[in-house]
Amino acid sequence: MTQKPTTVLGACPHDCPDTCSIVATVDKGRVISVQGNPDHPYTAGRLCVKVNHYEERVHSPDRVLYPLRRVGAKGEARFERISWDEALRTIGTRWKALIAEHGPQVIQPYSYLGTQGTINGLNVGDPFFNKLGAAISERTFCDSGACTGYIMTLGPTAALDPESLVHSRCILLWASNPMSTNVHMWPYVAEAQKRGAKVIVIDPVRTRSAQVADVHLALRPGTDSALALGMIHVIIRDRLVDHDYVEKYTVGFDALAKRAQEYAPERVAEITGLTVAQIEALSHDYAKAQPSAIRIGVAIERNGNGGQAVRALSALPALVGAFRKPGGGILQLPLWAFPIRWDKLMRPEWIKPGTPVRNQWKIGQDLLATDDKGPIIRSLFVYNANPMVVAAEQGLIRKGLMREDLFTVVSEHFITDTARFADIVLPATTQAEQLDLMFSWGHLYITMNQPWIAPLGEAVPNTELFRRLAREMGMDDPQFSLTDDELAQQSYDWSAPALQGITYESLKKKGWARLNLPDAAHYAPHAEGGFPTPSGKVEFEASMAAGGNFVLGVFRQGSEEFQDGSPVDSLPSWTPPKVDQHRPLTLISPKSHAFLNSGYGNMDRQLSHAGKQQVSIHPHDAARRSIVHGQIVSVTSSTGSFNALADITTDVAPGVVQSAMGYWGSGMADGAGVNSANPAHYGDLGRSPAFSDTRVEVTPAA
Ligand SMILES: Nc1nc2c(c(=O)[nH]1)N[C@H]1C(S)=C(S)[C@@H](COP(=O)(O)OP(=O)(O)OC[C@H]3O[C@@H](n4cnc5c(=O)[nH]c(N)nc54)[C@H](O)[C@@H]3O)O[C@H]1N2
Ligand SMILES: Nc1nc2c(c(=O)[nH]1)N[C@H]1C(S)=C(S)[C@@H](COP(=O)(O)OP(=O)(O)OC[C@H]3O[C@@H](n4cnc5c(=O)[nH]c(N)nc54)[C@H](O)[C@@H]3O)O[C@H]1N2
Ligand SMILES: [Mo]
Repeated sequence: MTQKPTTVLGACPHDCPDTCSIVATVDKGRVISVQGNPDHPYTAGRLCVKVNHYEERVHSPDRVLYPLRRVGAKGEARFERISWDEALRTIGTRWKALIAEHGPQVIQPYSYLGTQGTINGLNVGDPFFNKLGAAISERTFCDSGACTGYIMTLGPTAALDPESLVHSRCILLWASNPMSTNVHMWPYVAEAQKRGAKVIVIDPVRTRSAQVADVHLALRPGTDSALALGMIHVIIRDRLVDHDYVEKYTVGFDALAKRAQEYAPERVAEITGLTVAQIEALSHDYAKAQPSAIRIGVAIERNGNGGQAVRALSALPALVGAFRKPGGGILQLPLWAFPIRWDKLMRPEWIKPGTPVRNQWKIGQDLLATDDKGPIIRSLFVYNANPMVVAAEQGLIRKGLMREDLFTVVSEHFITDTARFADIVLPATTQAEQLDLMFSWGHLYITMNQPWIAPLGEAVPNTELFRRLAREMGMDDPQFSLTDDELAQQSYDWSAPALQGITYESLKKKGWARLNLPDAAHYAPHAEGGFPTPSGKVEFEASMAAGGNFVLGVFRQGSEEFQDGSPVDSLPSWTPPKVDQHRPLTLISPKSHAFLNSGYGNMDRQLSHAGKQQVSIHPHDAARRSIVHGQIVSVTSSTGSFNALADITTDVAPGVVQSAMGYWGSGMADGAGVNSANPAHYGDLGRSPAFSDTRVEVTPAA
């Protein structure tokens, strides 16, 4: 009997705001092709350059399909196949010995969002490592600083539905490049533009999005809070404030107005590199064209003023009354609309008091750190992450991973730059081979992914990986016997209003559902205030600042926010950045169009799209350094350097150089990527990574 190809409803696993609904075609246990689900309003039948050929990732000859043990030197990537039993026994034996001698806190888990699935993603290892008593990995790679600023001002709210952008009259895309990083939002922006809305991109780089916008404002990196305060200044000065909205639904207007007086357009022009006319026009366009919308990218937070920039940007829609209508307001992280049971996912009650917390951004320093008993980390367990490429101070990470005494385990699809250093590599399934339920941080749909095919080789989902490790370590809590269906079901509060009318079973049938919220034409949750802040109002002057800087529980694995105690200005502000006399250029390292962070950085199709690692530099800056187009240059900071091909272009502002993140160092002549040059500095709020604050010099390579 011959079977015909069948289709399965899936969901894209990636750490991306779009979370697409996928129709996968499967034949004889193989994925033949994938397609965007035409029935899903947001996906609308299209995927992207990363995922259009997901079958190539699933069935890549380079997939890790069996447990492996290192036989070469660290970093050499020479491995031999072993059984799961042997892999688990090796890990169990090493860990039990380490725990007996040094305690469990010398074991460092390290993970991020290789898959964003609710059960296989950010928190999948937390119950296991909390029960074990291992050190905590603080995960502030992405949006932690922006979330802190946003929540201080507006509270955890999905204030704007991206689908309602079609009703906007003016859209500011601020440190956001949706044509590359949020492609399924673009049709809504384009439709608004067709209906006469003005689209304004605020970005030091003339990105794909900037090229199709009506206005591009190329400000200096890290000056966003000054620009936003300048807008507030002009809006107040020119009587464009919606005083009725401000009186009813905000607190701290007088204090904000006083602060904004310090940001006259003339001063802001000097800070940002824009002209007074540009700043005034931006303010007038934004305030007068109601409803107006702001879409902030995650990149807004990547500097010493990023969190405060988000505070100022979150204040703007209240000031001009933009929240009154669908299509007005600010779009940050609509994840807040999903009733996720983080407590069930993390089991934070198992964290023992005094457990050390190590920020993933500083892993290089921590791998080399010692106390009076020796190295503070003796075993590193990496899953859903590729720190060698994505974390700062790559040189230190390499040095740390080379440590002969460090016992490193990596669960992966591929032998990544990180996995090259592993003692044991464990095979992980792709989304095609696992069950998961997907939230979204870019829209208001929940999506179900049912396995499309059986696991390949001996690959296992992360859920199963931790069930096996728990058994090996002798844990018998019922948590570690939950099936994937049970885990998925218990990770949401199905009685919450947002899930009314949606059941687990209905998701299995249809594949997706819009949360039970007003439709896009009627979505204006703050038309009459109702902000989830301590005062219930927009806090121009933030009461939460009194507790000092904080990291939200989602990023730090605990149910409560974590106050780090350092003081925070209760009003939005701008502080001059540190300059480096010897390194006058600012390096920014945004996302690559064809990669997903470092994902697909090893795949031919995406590599041929992305080309070689380049560094974009303005013609004036290049001429001063006798750099010619296409030559190999070194980009050097106080932390390290990497080589790239010079791309001389007016697409970057003078003083700014740009080089995309995501390239694998193992593919480069000098083995180094852009994160070699990025120091592990934090931004001002939420311990965000400050990788738009890196000062560099560029020279022809030796
Ligand atoms: N193709 C693709 N899509 C992705 C990803 C990917 O790797 N590739 N990654 C996903 C993830 S994890 C995330 S977090 C999102 C990120 O989504 P975005 O935040 O949109 O992505 P970035 O490319 O990091 O930054 C956006 C823009 O901010 C600009 N920028 C940098 N510094 C500053 C600054 O100080 N001020 C201003 N105004 N602009 C600045 C950059 O030039 C860049 O064009 O994308 C997601 N989508
Ligand atoms: N310079 C610079 N650095 C950055 C950024 C930047 O813009 N510039 N962006 C930052 C941001 S916003 C983010 S979100 C982080 C991203 O940091 P990471 O989440 O570490 O990024 P990825 O490169 O996607 O690495 C995820 C790895 O998980 C693997 N993986 C995928 N699915 C699974 C699975 O189901 N199981 C297991 N075990 N593994 C799986 C993938 O193969 C991949 O190697 O990078 C940060 N670093
Ligand atoms: Mo991210």
